[in-house]
Amino acid sequence: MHVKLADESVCIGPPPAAESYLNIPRLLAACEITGADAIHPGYGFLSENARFAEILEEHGITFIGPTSEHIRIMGDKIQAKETAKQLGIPVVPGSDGAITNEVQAQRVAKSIGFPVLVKAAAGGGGRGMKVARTAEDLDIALKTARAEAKAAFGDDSVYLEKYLSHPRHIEIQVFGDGKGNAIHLGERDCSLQRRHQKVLEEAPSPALNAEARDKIGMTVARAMQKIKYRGAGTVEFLYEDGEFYFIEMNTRLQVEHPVTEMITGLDLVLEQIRIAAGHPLSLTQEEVTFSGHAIECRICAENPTTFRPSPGRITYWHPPGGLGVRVDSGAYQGYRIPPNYDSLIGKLIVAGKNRNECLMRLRRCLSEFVIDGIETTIPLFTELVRHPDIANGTYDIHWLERHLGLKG
Ligand code: MV4
Repeated sequence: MHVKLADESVCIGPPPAAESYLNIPRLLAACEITGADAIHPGYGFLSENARFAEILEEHGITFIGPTSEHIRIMGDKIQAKETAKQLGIPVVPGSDGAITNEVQAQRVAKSIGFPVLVKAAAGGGGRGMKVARTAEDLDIALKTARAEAKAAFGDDSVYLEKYLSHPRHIEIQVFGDGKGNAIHLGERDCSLQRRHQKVLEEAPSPALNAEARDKIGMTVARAMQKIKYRGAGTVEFLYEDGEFYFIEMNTRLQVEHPVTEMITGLDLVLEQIRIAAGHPLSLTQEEVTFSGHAIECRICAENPTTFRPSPGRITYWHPPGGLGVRVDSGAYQGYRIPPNYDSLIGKLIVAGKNRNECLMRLRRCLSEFVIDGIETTIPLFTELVRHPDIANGTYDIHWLERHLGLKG
C-alpha cells in the first residue's frame, strides 16, 4: 500500500530485512536516487539504531527523530535508568548500575528484598529478564541472564531491580523541539500484553486521575526539557499501588500512538516532521487538552487461540466505519500478507466520549470487520471486550496470559 500511495518508490532489496529494511547502504542509495533529504524510520527495524541516525547526520540527511546521542543513551537500559534518576524520574529500586559479581548481587537483593529481577542492559521489550525469588535462585538467574544476553546482544552486562508482581504498564507520550521545549501528551495504558507483544492499548488509563496524570506527565516533560530532547518519545513506566517506576524510554513513535492522537486531536507524525524541519512545537503544554477516550486493538494475521502466524491472500476485506472509528492498515482485498514480517496487519482504533462508549463502539466494529482468506485475532477481541475485567479496566500486565492460560 505504501508503495502504491507514494509519489515515488525505490526498490531497496528482497524480503530478508538484512538485505533491505536493515541495509543502511541501500537506504542511503534510495535517498541519493530520489534526492530525499529526510528519512522517517517508522518503528522496529532501524528506528532506534543510533549508528543509523549518526550515519544520516554525517550524510546531511535529516533523521526524523532524536539525536543519535539520545538514542544511544536510552538504548542502554542501565544508562537510561541512571539518566532518568538524575532527571528526577522515579525508578524501580535496585542496583546502582551494572552487577559485577555475585556478592554484590546478593547484597543488593538483600537490601531491596526478594523477589528481584535480573535484567540485561542491552535488553528491552522483555528480552533477557530473569526473576529470582530466593538467594539460591539469584546465582542461577544471574548466570542464565548473562548467558542469554551475551548470546542475544553480545553484551552480558546485567542489573538488578525489585520485582513488581502486579503492575500496569503505563507510558507517557512526550515531544521535544530539540531546543529545550518539551510537552507531554498524557498516557497510554498498554497492560494488555502477551509475551511482551501489546494486544490492546487505551488512553487515558482507567487507573489514573487528572492529578496523577499531570504529576507524572510534567515530571517527564521537565526531564525532556533538561536534555533538550528532540522529536517523539515514550517513557515507559510500571504503575503499582499508586506509584510510577521508570523502566525504559523509546526514542521513536510507537505503534499505539493513534490513541493519543484521538484524545488530543494532534497528528503525531505531522508533529515529528515539523520538528525535524526545524519548526517549533505546535502546542504549548497549556494548549494540550484531552477529550474523551480511545482504545486500539492490534489486528494480527494469527490464529486467535494458538497465535500461529497466518499469512496469505486476503480474499475479502470490509473494515468498519462511522463516527469515532479509525482503521490504520496497509492491507486490502487481494493483498497477500507476506510471511517475512511482523504479523500486525491493521489497527482498529475507536474513540468516544468515555470508555464505555468506546467499548460499545468496539463491539459493533469487531462484529462488522470482515477479513477472509487468512485467520486473524478479531475473535480474540470480540471475546475480550465482553469480559467484565476488561469492561471495568481492572487488569494488570499478567491478566491476558492468565486469561489465555486458563482457557488452556
Ligand atoms: C519489570 C517487571 C516487573 N518488575 N521490572 C518487560 C519488558 C520490559 N519493558 C520490562 N518488563 C518488565 N519489567 C520490574 N522491576 C515486569 C515486566 C514485564 C512487563 C512489563 C510491561 C508490560 C508487560 C510485561 C510483561 C512481563 C514482564
